[in-house]
Amino acid sequence: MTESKKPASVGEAYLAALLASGVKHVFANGGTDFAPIIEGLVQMKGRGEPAPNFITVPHENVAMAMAQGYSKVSGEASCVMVHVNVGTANTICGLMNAARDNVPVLLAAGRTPLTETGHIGSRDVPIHWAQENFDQNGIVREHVKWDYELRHGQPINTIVSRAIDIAMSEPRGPVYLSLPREALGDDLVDAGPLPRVMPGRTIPAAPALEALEQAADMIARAQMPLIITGRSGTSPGAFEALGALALDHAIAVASGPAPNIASANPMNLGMLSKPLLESADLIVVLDSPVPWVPRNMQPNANAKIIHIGHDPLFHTYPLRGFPMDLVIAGAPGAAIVMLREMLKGKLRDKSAVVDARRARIMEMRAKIDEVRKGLIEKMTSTSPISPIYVAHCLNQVKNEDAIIVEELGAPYPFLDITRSDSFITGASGALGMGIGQALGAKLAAPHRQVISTVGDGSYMFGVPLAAHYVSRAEKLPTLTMVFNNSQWYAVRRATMSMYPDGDAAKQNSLPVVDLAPSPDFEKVAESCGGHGERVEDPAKLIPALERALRKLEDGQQVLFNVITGLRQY
Ligand SMILES: Cc1ncc(C[n+]2csc(CCOP(=O)(O)OP(=O)(O)O)c2C)c(N)n1
Ligand SMILES: [Mg+2]
Repeated sequence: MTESKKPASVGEAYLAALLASGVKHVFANGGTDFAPIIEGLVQMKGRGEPAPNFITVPHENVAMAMAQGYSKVSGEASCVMVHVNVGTANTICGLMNAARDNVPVLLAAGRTPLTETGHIGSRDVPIHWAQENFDQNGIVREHVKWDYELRHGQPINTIVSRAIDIAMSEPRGPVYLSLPREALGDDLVDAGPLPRVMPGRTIPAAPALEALEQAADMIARAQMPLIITGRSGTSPGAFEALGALALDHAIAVASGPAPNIASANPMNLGMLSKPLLESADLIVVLDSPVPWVPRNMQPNANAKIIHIGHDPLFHTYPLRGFPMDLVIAGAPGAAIVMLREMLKGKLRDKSAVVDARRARIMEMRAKIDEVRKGLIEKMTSTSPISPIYVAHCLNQVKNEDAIIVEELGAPYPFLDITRSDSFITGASGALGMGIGQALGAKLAAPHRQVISTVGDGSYMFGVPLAAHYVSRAEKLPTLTMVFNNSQWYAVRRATMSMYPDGDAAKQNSLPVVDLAPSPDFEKVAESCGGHGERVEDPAKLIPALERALRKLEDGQQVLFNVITGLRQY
């Protein structure tokens, strides 16, 4: 008599569906709801069946950060799985960031058992009553593109692949799937058809040709067009394409929180400044939710303004008002390539205008370089160490393709960046993502140097012990540079900006700003097998960095507690 194969549980089928949908790793933080997942993983391993690699991450904030670093570098969707409503609660800062940064994360969470008796998954400990929400998905609904709860008998393949397809379609973003314990523990009825592999998944909509012709005409008529970028660099191919467009047609480019064009490109004028914004008679806002802060600077009243992006109105932002003369929905990468071609014809007879403009932009760039050089020279021997000088030293020692993660750390205008995934930041406001993103980036690119540069406050928000634990357990050696100014300088700066003549502006020590006595941060990494150093002397920074990079090659994580001065950027 042949023994019939034990039917796989829905939990096992869910694991197989993740793998078939392209999910190689799951950043996981478990609880009682994980019983069918753990049983499934062990059974699948026993049968020699492939399953996703579950990485144990002892805090959900780190799991969400790792997922984002992984997706930003690999370009693929990532998956986090957490414990019911409470694990979900701990992911929310990460979820808010993923939503604003358009990162495709499938966040899955168990649900407390929904039955008191009658199922192997029914409630068996008191917290199963305590952990029930009337609407668990409602906790996160404002911050995800789609949410769903698995019910008995449903086709898990269809649900998982739908979740990931929606996360990956532009504008990308997180999705949420809740998985009640009984549903996961059920015998599988029908998983539905296995997801088909679709390279690129949903191909984003291209901008309408007539609209781009109109935009190209407006650019060709302008004396001083300016492209203001937000996160267009994350659109495949857009980073390089923007460099080529700007060079061909002599168009100045300013960037927002992250660079979207190579540092060395002569048309790259760095972060937007008031005089640059005012000098433009035509502005292209390229996938930027906040091209400028109106309270600080305004474009010339006669300047024409074009907005291009997957969702150029940023409908998930409640309040947003910027002048618009032409708004084009569509992939920024495609728009850049098409505009470059269109402008070749439209500017053919205007070479004198283009040449004059090129000279003007290069003059502006030369002035910016001069100011930067002066600042670096001035900061070379200042103590406490200047963040600008740290960036300058990183340029001397890092590989060209190193990944720098920034969270109130190294200012990108002082870093040499040649590709879009070499600089990772978060534009979205919830601190605590830096060190975890570095781990996710390292998982996606094991052969690249990964260096996170984070404020002392940001480091502490990042649940550092959990991050250093994962670094050792998963063999993901990164260099963490804590920019330690012993305070939340951003909070001081906000107080000075709102009350420049107030009493607080006259004080050295402020409530809800100071972080003294500062911890010995280097010892936190040491507790997880890492190498830690306190760096105070600017002259010792480069040798220390060289030492650190050698240790990373040997597989050891490193933390530098860098005693820094205040950020100028
Ligand atoms: C989760 C979260 N809590 C609080 C804040 C408010 N906040 C913004 S910047 C900042 C201080 C950051 O300090 P640090 O990383 O040391 O950088 P510094 O400003 O000192 O350069 C704080 C508390 C936030 N953005 N996110
Ligand atoms: Mg600080």
